[in-house]
Amino acid sequence: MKALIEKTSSINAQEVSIILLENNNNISVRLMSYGAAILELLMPDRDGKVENIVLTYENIEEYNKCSTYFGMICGRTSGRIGHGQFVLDGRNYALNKNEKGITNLHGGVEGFSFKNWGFETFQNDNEVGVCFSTTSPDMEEGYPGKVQVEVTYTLNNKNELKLEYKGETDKATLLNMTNHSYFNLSGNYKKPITEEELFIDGDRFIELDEDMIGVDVKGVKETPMDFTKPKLIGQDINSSYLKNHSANGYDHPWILNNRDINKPGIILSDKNCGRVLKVYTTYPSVVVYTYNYPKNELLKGGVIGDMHYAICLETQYEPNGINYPGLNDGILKPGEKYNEKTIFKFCIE
Ligand code: G6D
Repeated sequence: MKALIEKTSSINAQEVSIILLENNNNISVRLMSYGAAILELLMPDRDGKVENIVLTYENIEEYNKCSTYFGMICGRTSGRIGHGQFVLDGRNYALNKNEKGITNLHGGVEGFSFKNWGFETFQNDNEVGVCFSTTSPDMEEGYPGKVQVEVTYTLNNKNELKLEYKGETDKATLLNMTNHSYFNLSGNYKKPITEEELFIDGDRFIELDEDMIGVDVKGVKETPMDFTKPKLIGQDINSSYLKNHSANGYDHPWILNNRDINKPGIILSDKNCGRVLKVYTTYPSVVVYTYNYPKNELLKGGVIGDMHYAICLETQYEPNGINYPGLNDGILKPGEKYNEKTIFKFCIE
């Protein structure tokens, strides 16, 4: 077991730290203080070959205000807030509309992804980890309240990477954090994720409008959104429904059937190499995004990112819930403790 500050680098003239976590089973995670991000995630396949299973930029400066959010923590709110506005305690709030001047995406220009977080590492016989922390001042990006947040990554010898999200505020506000890693279990993004199988324990999804804002909760049954039985991601990814509703692939929230941290809500598997990722979460929903809008990102190893070469499994409260009665609204009040967990468990079959 090891937790060490491997090196420092520079992003946007800020010194950022890269921390390496290793367990006893050849699984290691590189984390970065900029965006409290997962930089690399290395795990063996069934033949013992250790490869990276997330998209990683070749050059660290690419992470500066990147539009992909590779591996980063999103917040204050993840996903899109419709029209960049919401009403809270009878008051209208207008957020910074950082996407086409229409919506607030992933917390805006100064969202959590683009902060250089403080951190402390920890280690004991059974686990190693890093606790990242940062503060967002009152009215930053238009959100009320001074918010203090922590995201703790813990790697253990059960091959679990646990993420624990904590937060407090001095005024009622919105908070909905997630991790925006792009997974590809083939290893070093050799193959598209269309050849991988996905299971989502969710009978309902949220349909999107032309601005990618969730507008309607629908059942998955007999639609391309049904992953209640493991299905190849490529089976329906080019269906007319998806083409008509979200351009090039999946980019939707699913409402999970349970919030039981002991039962996997999502399972991604690559039968070719034997890698399996099981996701457990206390969050009520997951946004699944299949890297539909690549922009020639230069990935580690000199590979150019290509469409459907990764899948994001962003566990969170339903995006835009504040504007959709009946969904989790993501409101955090003074005195309340924001506390949600997600576990990525790495298996070989
Ligand atoms: C695109 O629509 C997608 C989002 O879901 C994703 O989070 C972002 O790219 C990185 O805007």
